[in-house]
Amino acid sequence: VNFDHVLRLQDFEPFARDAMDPSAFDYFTGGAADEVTLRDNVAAFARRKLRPRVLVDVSGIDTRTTMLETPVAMPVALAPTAMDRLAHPDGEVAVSRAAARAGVLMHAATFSSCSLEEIATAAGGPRWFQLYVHQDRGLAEELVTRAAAAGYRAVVVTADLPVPGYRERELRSRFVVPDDARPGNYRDRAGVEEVLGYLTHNIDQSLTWSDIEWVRGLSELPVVVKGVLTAEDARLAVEHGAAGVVVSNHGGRQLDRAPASIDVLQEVVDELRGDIEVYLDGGVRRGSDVLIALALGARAVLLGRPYLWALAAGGEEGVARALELIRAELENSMALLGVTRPDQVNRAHVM
Ligand code: FNR
Ligand code: LAC
Repeated sequence: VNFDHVLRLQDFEPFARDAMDPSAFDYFTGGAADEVTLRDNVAAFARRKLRPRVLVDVSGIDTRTTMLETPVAMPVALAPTAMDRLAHPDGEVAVSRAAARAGVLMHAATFSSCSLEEIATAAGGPRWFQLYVHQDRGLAEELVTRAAAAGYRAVVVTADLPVPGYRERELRSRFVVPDDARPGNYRDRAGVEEVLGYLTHNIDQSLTWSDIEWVRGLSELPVVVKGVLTAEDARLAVEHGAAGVVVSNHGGRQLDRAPASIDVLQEVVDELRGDIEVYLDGGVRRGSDVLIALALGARAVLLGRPYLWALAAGGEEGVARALELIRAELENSMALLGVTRPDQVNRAHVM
């Protein structure tokens, strides 16, 4: 694929549409119900404005930062996404290689189509493991133990999916998981047959904050809670020993009418006052979006759909190209905002 005309992350989407099975594309792209939250994630970034400072020496831009002490090349990471082989036969292995080349942190998901060990072996870049807790708690124990052994540096508990959201696009196009995209982490397990059915029926709906302490006890790894949208829950995350939170509405795929992530970031950051690290995902498409999130107090942001589109469009090279684009945009926007390092971006940079 020739990416000469791909100048921004969103340019990958039509390539993905052409490359993918239509129902799998609907699964990727769709949100819950009326998709109000899905649209608002992007629209809310566009409503915010940056306050550039001029005549600042920006001759030496350095985008490097850390995420829970893990050094990364920029404050942009790849979010956990299920079943990446729906996009490309190389799936998460391609994502892992592209992320490592860019020095960017990636997540292996519980429902990844490659196993967490395959993802770890593919490349030695920084990586965290995303955990769904099933009714069979032994499964979570096993996954966390395997993730720690395979060099993952944090466990990210996704808290906003006690049940899947009501995703009409997927229902309308009768999406079923094809054999080659099935989760790779359970190959040895009998009974994990129909993936979405498994997801619907076996996620532990009784999971509560006290279980975060249980997850912490499964390994030495720090635990991050993904899917926090309120100050109240941010405080509970601290009280239960989380090392970080991801402000996220799951890319508008769970509760429709939940607020855009960027609209509640400030509330969460103000509550936490630096107690633990805050990340954000949902609707990040531009370098300037990254800066708005940093200005409102995020340590880093995660990309979801944009890298899936790039993966569908061109495998590892597609994702590598996507990361080059967002990096170039970020550097350009930093120079124009008048900052040289991520930690220089503060509230005064956003209106
Ligand atoms: C996701 N997301 C997700 N999150 C998670 O914690 N575990 C998962 O298995 C998945 N799976 C998944 C599949 C697909 C196809 C998408 C699009 C998303 C949510 C993801 O981590 C992230 O929160 C959003 O994708 C961020 O929003 P944007 O960047 O897609 O707007
Ligand atoms: C999704 C689940 C798997 O959003 O996280 O599709």
